[in-house]
Amino acid sequence: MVHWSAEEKQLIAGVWGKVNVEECGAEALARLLIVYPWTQRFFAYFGNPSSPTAIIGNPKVRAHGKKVLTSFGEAVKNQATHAKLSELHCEKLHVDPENFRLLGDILIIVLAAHFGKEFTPACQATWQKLVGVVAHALAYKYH
Ligand code: HEG
Repeated sequence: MVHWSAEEKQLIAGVWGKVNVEECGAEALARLLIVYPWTQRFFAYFGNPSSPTAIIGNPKVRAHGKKVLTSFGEAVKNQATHAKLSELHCEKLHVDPENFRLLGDILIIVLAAHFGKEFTPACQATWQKLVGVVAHALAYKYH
């Protein structure tokens, strides 16, 4: 089990309490699909990903982005959630775990852009830990 100090929990909660999960989730997933286009192959059901504008405006991308970001929020509260998700991503979806790290990095960029100066270095470091923990938990079934 990963340990979260009171300060770390506070730094995460401070951002989490104000984050627009729908906006940031959609933006992070859209950026992943645009910047790392091989990730599009997992989402054939999203339909035509012809252009960045089409990806950003796609309601299915938005809905899934929200679902994924919501799941990040569970990571601190309930670390068991991700064991089940690891099974899904590994055994059913066969997503290369490197992609979890890429999405985590993109999420940090999106949060930093939304929060500006409020996203302090200490805050960033804690979120970096969080996305690392999530990526690690999702990759669990691969070892
Ligand atoms: Mg995954 C489904 C979370 C990265 C591809 N992902 C899901 C679901 C959640 C989730 C909560 C829904 C599970 C369910 O319906 O029971 N995903 C999640 C997290 C991360 C992540 C927290 C963090 C790194 N996912 C990820 C990446 C890819 C991917 C990087 C592909 C490049 N996820 C994926 C696909 C599905 C999910 C294809 C199934 C979508 C569907 O069937 O609607």
